Amino acid sequence: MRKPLIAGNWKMNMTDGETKHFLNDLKNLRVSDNVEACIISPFTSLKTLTEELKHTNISTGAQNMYFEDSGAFTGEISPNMLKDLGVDYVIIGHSERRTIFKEDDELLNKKIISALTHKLKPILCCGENLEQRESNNHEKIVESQIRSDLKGISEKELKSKLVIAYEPIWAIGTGKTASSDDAQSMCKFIRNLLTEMYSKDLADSVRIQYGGSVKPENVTDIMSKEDIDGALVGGASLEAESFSKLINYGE
Ligand code: G2H
Repeated sequence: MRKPLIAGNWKMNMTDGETKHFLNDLKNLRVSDNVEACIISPFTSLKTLTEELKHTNISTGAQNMYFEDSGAFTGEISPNMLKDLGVDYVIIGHSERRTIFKEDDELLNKKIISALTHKLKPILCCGENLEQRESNNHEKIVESQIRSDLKGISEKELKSKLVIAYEPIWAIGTGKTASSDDAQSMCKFIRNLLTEMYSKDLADSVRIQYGGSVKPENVTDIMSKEDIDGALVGGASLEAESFSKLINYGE
């Protein structure tokens, strides 16, 4: 069985001081054991998070990384720097990285290979924009992203590590959520694609999250779908109380 992964993607929010406040508030709130909770913060909060959450069941993640181990790459963070802090996950290919920072599939493929080599679990984001959805090209776009981003990577390397997050760009931070049926349909499409690319065994084990305006009010509906194994949540993960409601959904 796939344990759901509910991850808060803080994006470029939360100072280190605000992170400490968040953790303090979270201490008084319940964290369900039925779900894996994860906080994905800016690099500047990762040391605080990994130290404070070390003896809890809450995982941590980074929002990006470069694929090289070290060197003259001003402004970048390497996988071993993340590993050294004890970070568990790293988001690769969030649509904001693809669109604003022009990261392409060739680069994302290198980042996934590097994350796996360093035993970081990649959360690979994929998803179509509004025009691609309206022209009925959404499945083609997502298939092309996943095939390119996982190029040359074996089933053995991905097993128990890869997480995929389906995030339709038109639903990100807009308040518009894909209907839970549309989200389910794409997550099922992705699982079938993984069966075709690898095996049913791998496809059945990979957790596929939905992301895009998930909040406490809609998380239970989204999580009730067969092929949706979690959520990647931006805005609604910034307050401990709201984050706690998300990770205790259905209770
Ligand atoms: C989608 C999501 C988090 P939000 O980017 O990855 O953000 O929940 O604010 O739409």
